[in-house]
Amino acid sequence: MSAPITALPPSLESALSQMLGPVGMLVDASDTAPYTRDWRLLYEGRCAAVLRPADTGELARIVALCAEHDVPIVPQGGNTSMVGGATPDASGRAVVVCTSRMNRIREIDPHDLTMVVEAGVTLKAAQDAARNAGLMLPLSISSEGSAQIGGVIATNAGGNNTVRYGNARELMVGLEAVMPDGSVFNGLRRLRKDNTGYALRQLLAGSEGTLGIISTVILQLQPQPRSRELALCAIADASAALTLFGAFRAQDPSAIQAFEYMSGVGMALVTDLIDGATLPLSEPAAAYVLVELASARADDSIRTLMESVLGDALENGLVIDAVMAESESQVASLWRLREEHAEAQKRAGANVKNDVSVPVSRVPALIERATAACEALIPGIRVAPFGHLGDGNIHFNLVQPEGMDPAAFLARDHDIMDCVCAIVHDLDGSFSAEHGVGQLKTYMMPEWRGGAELETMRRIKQAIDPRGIMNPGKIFPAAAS
Ligand code: FAD
Ligand code: 2HG
Ligand code: ZN
Repeated sequence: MSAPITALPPSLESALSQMLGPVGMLVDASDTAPYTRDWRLLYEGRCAAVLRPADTGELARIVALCAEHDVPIVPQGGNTSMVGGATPDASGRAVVVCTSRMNRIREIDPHDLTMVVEAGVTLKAAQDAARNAGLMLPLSISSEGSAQIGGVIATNAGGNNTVRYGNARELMVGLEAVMPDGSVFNGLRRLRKDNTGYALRQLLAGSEGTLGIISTVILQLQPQPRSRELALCAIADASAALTLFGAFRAQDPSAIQAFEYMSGVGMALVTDLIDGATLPLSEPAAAYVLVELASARADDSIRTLMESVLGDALENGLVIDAVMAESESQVASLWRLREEHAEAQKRAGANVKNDVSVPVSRVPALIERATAACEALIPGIRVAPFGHLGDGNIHFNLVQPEGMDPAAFLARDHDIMDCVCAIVHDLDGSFSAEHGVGQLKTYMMPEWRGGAELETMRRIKQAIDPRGIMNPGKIFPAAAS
């Protein structure tokens, strides 16, 4: 057993430990360590304790007590943030409040097509529960086995189905949260129409834990698709991908469930570094598209649509080669080639990520221009862009040149991010599409969101969290944290 790194004020520590007991409160450094570093291993902080409330009541009391003692709070779900959003700073003053014990699925309503879930339910568990009820939660991200609903809403996560169903925010119809003074905002109303003042629940979605802690959410479900087709296509470049997207959209935009782009470089990392991942095409290509179509109808219209668009595209050379999944296991292995991109890049060495978005029409320009700029900046850099082309969100990721010292590569992270983001800016895009600002990108906020936008955000933060205890150092550049 190792000693706690820092101590909480004694009266706070005793009130918390009486309420939470040993299961709900971790103080030994060996127990708290997994909560104080991020998935990418870019950030390592410290905390005074990890608090794991069992329900909204305990969560509210924790926040009220911390507010009384001015102790900063870092909310945490599955700790899969890509931008260091859930990692405490090095001071050791903060507590991490992890929602993993608040993991009940309270209700699924087949008439309203809604589910009521607590913040600590993993996205995968929520998807499974919806499926078992004959419904679908149309939010899919590669981290869904660990990411929790509270984190998903707090980051307004996107993922593979945004092209059809929108981001997490659009799937959230009701929300309950503990505000920074410990009061509970109960917005658990499953109403399609409710114009009663400001949309507070929408303000909390995407606020990255800086305005309160989301405790329970009502999610919008959809009928389970009865027909679904998935194809992997080899293509020449992102321009071909965009043309293919247009061809599907022209036939039936509402059938496109996912439209994902992958570079040849990224795919090669997956097949080289992930056990059992193989390319089911005769030759590797410069780029790939994974397209999924789905319908609530049980007929063969989706199959016909896929075959007809791909048939034309193969005939006119837009698609070089293609394979359609013929079984559930083939569906899983094709999706795996896409979903293992993040893990493969992690294994390939140091990498710098740019979770950026541009208007869909400009994705080819982004990829072409940013590839040239990065290759000129660091010779030998491996440019591995991939992502959600159907909604204009590309993960313009760069992997260190082979043999380069990882630390030397990471020391250039701002140079690389600025190089890519200058092009994104020029194309009227955003420096953070779906992962959030976290602590990684706070430095970009004044330039990108300066003036009235950032000032209004600062006033909102000040009004809701006047003590500045909620997730300090995230989103806002230092002066406002
Ligand atoms: P955490 O990482 O624990 O926290 C994220 C942020 O939310 C932090 O700022 C934290 O303080 C805050 N937070 C957490 N819980 C709460 C709460 N209850 N109330 C208030 N604030 C809270 N993201 C996508 O959008 N699309 C993807 O396709 C995608 N794929 C990924 C693949 C991999 C392999 C990994 C590692 C990450 C991926 N992500 C993706 C990023 C990440 O999974 C998402 O941001 C996810 O929504 C975070 O959920 P979490 O529970 O892990 O949150
Ligand atoms: C994905 O789409 C995630 O797989 C992760 O958003 C992106 O690794 C990344 O940069
Ligand atoms: Zn993504």
